[in-house]
Amino acid sequence: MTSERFTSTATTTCGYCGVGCRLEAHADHGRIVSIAPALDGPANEGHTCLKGRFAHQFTRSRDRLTSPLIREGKGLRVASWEEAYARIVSELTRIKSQHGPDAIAGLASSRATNEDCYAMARLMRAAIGTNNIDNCSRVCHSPTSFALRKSLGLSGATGSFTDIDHAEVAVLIGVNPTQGHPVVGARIKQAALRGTKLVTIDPRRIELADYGVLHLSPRPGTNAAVALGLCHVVQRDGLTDEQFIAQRTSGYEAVVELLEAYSPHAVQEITGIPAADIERAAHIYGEAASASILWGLGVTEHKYGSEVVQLLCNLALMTGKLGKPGSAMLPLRGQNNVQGSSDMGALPDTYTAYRSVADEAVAAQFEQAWGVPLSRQKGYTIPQMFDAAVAGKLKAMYIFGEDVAQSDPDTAHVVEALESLEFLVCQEIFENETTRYADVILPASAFLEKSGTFTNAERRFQRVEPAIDPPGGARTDFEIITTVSRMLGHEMGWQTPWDALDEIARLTPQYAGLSYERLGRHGLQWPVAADGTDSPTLYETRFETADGLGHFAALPYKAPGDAPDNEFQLVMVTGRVLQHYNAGTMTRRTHNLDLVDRDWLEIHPDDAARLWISDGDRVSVRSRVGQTQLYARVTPRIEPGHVFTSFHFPETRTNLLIGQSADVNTACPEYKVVAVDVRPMSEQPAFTPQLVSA
Ligand SMILES: Nc1nc2c(c(=O)[nH]1)N[C@H]1C(S)=C(S)[C@@H](COP(=O)(O)OP(=O)(O)OC[C@H]3O[C@@H](n4cnc5c(=O)[nH]c(N)nc54)[C@H](O)[C@@H]3O)O[C@H]1N2
Ligand SMILES: Nc1nc2c(c(=O)[nH]1)N[C@H]1C(S)=C(S)[C@@H](COP(=O)(O)OP(=O)(O)OC[C@H]3O[C@@H](n4cnc5c(=O)[nH]c(N)nc54)[C@H](O)[C@@H]3O)O[C@H]1N2
Ligand code: SF4
Ligand SMILES: [Mo]
Repeated sequence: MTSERFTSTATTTCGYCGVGCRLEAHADHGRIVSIAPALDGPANEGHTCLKGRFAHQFTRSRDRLTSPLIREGKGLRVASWEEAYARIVSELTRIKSQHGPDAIAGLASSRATNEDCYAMARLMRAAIGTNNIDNCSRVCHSPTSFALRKSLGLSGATGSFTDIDHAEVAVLIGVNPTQGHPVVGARIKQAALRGTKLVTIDPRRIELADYGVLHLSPRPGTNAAVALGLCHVVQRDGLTDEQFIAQRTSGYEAVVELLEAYSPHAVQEITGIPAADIERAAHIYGEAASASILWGLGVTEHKYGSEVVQLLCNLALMTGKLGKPGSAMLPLRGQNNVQGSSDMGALPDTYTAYRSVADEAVAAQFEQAWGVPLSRQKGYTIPQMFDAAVAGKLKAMYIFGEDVAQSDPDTAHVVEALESLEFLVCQEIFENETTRYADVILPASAFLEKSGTFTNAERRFQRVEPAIDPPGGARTDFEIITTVSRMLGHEMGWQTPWDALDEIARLTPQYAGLSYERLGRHGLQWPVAADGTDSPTLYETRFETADGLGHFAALPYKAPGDAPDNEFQLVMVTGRVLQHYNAGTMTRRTHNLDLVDRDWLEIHPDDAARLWISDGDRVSVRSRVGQTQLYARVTPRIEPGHVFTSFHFPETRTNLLIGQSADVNTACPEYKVVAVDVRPMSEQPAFTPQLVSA
């Protein structure tokens, strides 16, 4: 791909979503001039989407942070690195000595590398002395991680994207790949055109429904009933794999008993899906020789999200559709490295590879490697951090690459928490809603400016290589974190991220065979044995639970945390659009802004007519906890009674509308079911969305 027009080409991995496209970034005189897909990228096979292809546009935005900023009075001023580091060390040391190490908490960025996240977790555990470390998996797929570990053993997809190509049937539940994982979305379209039968399950008629054989439209928050209904029909009609159930699973009898209550008619009552469609979907899945289940936030970001993932595992277990080509469970993990940040132990209760902080042998191993005593107490999850800050127990936070004031639920509570802190450090590439509350802002490097590894949604570690240097006085995240640690008295002893990768491999049996050389151009899927053999497919012969069996879970349907009533008549679902990415700091600084310049409220024509709302009107949206304004987009792709919006623009502050309801096992917010009142605001003057921090 290199051409004489460019002075250099770096082959790297996209830093937006969990697909993990391999990219060729062409630079000339210190600027990236174009990005092309790597033809041999295992996840993208020569494709990219518009976010990866135009990522270079944000790298040279005038808004990039290029020097440290320090709070002085109400404002921030430019400072030297020495001054910024000195302020961080003196404040963290003071707070630790006055209130103890647990008064300090950190967040690792799932946008950053494994090595950055591992260093961040080590900074909190070894340099500060607390397990108060978490990452955005909390608000995303933590329910997936919890459920997969319970049902099957390991926290990761059971197969690879290639299983999509081999599947006779693919069931997509609560996931919208043509927007969220476009290169996988394209792969699914191609598979469908070749004959793979798609069943889509989503309250909205997502684009892939047009390529499928059946679309089911459940009421938001009723996935458990859908899954139980599918299992009911599969069991009733003998579509089970009795040998698999007998040899490789436990707990089936209790499930059979539970399923009695979930006849297609009972499920129709709860979900609104016609009974005949439940029957059809169960037969399409159950009769296929190979079938995969893909899911996303429409499953996890609910009050019982983790239980629904367990119920989906039941469906795969009772039909033996696991551990063989085309039969995989594929959670489409969100951020480029959210699989990795969690694998690296940037979680309040686990070291690398999900080994408990309370496990004596594991903790002792890290104590020996790091030369310091380590806490056996679980740390705070993100929502617990905010509660503790408001309660005056948490005094300082070090937030690395996460815009919690825009993306976490219940914005008013998050802001109160940030304002309650005595000291806040943000390590960022742009100012955002969260940095408004910072005492020190450290200018860091974007993915095109650093080295290390990301782990994609199919558990694949892939290399990240710099195409350019960080701008101005910005430094790499790795250099910043290791320096702060050294200045706090804990020397990590690494020269480069590759030294950190060696340590990760040495201290984690599941990653034993990882090394820079072995990763090569195509990466390795964990577990990676000491000899470098990797694992595209899990559970071919046994599950990784303590007894080696797949565990059924007998869990009934329970109603979601919020429901419409006379005052709040519509159910709002939130999610994403293709052109923008999460808090939008990066995509709003590319020409993607010309394509989509605001968050829209999608509303069905019947509701719009009833409420006197026309396409393009500005509307007020009020929930039980907050209120905001949006522009209406009238579309039949959404069911009557539901509305949908995204959260990419700080002007909208979508998360003012989200309350505290969360997954019962993991505290993942219930972003997907919010009762709202929508009204026209045509008498108000129009407002133009702008970058708040521009
Ligand atoms: N363009 C773009 N791509 C992204 C991102 C982005 O912001 N922009 N973010 C990345 C991140 S962090 C993540 S986690 C992934 C997320 O990717 P997805 O998981 O695909 O995310 P969402 O669009 O939030 O939700 C998926 C679907 O769930 C549906 N849904 C909501 N409630 C229910 C329900 O009760 N039942 C069912 N069956 N479906 C329901 C919604 O209608 C929506 O279509 O995308 C990643 N990729
Ligand atoms: N209403 C609603 N809210 C949601 C969701 C939803 O579906 N609905 N989805 C939730 C989900 S799934 C997620 S994952 C969260 C995501 O929420 P966030 O993690 O807050 O979202 P990002 O935009 O990915 O933000 C990461 C921050 O990291 C910065 N950054 C990017 N790369 C780097 C880097 O290499 N180094 C450093 N130091 N900084 C960097 C960016 O500028 C940005 O400010 O949002 C959640 N919020
Ligand atoms: S599909 Fe995801 S990984 Fe691939 S280019 Fe787009 S954002 Fe990047
Ligand atoms: Mo996410």
